[in-house]
Amino acid sequence: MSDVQFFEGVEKLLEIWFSTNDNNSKHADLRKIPRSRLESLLKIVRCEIISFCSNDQIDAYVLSESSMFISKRRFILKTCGTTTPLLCLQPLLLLVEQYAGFTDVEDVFYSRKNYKRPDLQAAPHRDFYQEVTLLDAIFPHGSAYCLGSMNRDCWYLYTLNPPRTNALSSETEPDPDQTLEILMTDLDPDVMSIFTREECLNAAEATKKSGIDKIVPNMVIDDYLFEPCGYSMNGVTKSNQPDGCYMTIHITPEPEFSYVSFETNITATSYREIVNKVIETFQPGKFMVTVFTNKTSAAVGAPKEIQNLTEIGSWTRRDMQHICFKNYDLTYAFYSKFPS
Ligand code: PUT
Repeated sequence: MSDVQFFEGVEKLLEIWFSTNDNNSKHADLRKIPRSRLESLLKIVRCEIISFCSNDQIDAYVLSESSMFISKRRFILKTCGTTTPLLCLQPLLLLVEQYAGFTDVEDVFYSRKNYKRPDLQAAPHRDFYQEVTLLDAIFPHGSAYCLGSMNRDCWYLYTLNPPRTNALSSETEPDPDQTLEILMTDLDPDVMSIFTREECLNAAEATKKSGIDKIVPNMVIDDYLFEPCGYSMNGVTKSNQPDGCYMTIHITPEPEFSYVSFETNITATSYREIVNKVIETFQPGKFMVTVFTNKTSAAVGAPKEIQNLTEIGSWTRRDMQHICFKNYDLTYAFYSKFPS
């Protein structure tokens, strides 16, 4: 039996959009929540802030277990290991009301890949039904989905999908939004060894040596190399650029349970090149891609684009599903080098 201490790289990902009931959110801003209150919130989740960077539109935190991004009305918390992000939901909603000036939750996305060791998780994260029960107790109109193969690799999603209103009613156009996520397992051990203190002295060296700095150009990178291994980075677009976009990568390099996640909301009409760069950089045995786009996004064609990709280099698609929500289109696809 291996004596390497297991670590669950798979993250729980929570994204919440807020609004005000009078549609006047000029002064409301999630970044008004004081740092000390965020730190207390993260204690409930069982993680802490280890680094920070920002641009005009986003505050980006590297956490001891992954990342947190806070912009005017969007809150993103991505945490791995045995963290408990859903336990901070009620306290977060109180902080938002108290400090940020928002009155309503406009949209919620909670998602994760299936864990490698669900038995090691703490409540309510041991299984998806427990997570859904907690979310349903807070949000009306929540819907839960499992995409992919339920007895193999799959991806769980909980989101608000309120009933469609009369098409003739005057709904305002949503802010453009898109998210690309790539979750990779069974990675090339030679690539993974870059993310150890044995091979690299610091995070900047690992970022450069692996080619992470080339995946999305023009990002300010805040990276962290853990002891004895493991890597996290947040990237935000430079402040002189028009859109406040982010990217984030988290790496669990141990060969017994290697895992890498990549996520970005960058504006692009095609994600083909980024997907190629990511999988060429990390060389996963298997990976899943998810793409969300809303109707005002420049990437509105990206879900369709993924649907047409049956082969990407040496990876073959094994699974693909598409869902049309009220406000977003979503495509999920799963690829592997070898049939499992
Ligand atoms: N992780 C969910 C992303 C939804 C659209 N921004």
